[in-house]
Amino acid sequence: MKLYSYFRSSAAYRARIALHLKGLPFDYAPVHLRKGEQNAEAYRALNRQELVPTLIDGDTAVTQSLAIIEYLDERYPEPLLLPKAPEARARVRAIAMAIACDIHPLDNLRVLRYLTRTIGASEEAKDGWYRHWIDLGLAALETQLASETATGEFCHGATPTLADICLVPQLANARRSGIPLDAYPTLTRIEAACNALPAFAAAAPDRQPDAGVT
Ligand SMILES: N[C@@H](CCC(=O)N[C@@H](CS)C(=O)NCC(=O)O)C(=O)O
Repeated sequence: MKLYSYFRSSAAYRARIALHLKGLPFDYAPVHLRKGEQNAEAYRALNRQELVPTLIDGDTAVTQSLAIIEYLDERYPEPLLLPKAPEARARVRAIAMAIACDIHPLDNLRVLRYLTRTIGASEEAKDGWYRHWIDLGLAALETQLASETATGEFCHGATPTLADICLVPQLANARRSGIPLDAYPTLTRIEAACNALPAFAAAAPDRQPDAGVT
């Protein structure tokens, strides 16, 4: 398998965690987002949205990190990243989507660039926008996870799931931007449990071949 990735991309980070949790070897194909390599024709032919990640498995190209992870779960079920019971599955998906659909897209590189370059927002206003949507989303998740009995060592029970795979990269992204996370003790407790696992550690941005490439 081959994964088109960028070390700082939280969507690619999700796919990397899933591959490592399943013990699937893969080639790492870097796409330098700040240099605009996602917009080059060769990459566009693979991913019409011009976003990372893209997974290549044999003749199949899969885009969208959540679709990639569900594809991996169906094709390589050990260990399962989505629980089997419909209620548990729905809860895990809901946590994952609260991050991947409601927080992350508002803070994507192209959105932040549109704010400053097209709308003319100042750096300060852009940073405020970023922080606003992160805090709004994380505060709701903190309340939810702290109050629900299905929360365990991880977002759902005693093993990592798709929910944790989305949580850890989003918190890393917030940390990199200097957002204080003290108000989210449940989320950071789960993050620490995840990062203690070799698969999460191996997927971390600073462990990738393109880490720090300028
Ligand atoms: N919903 C997509 C989001 C992918 C995405 O937004 N990727 C970002 C990096 S985290 C990207 O490629 N950004 C390039 C850009 O904004 O130009 C997924 O989950 O795969």
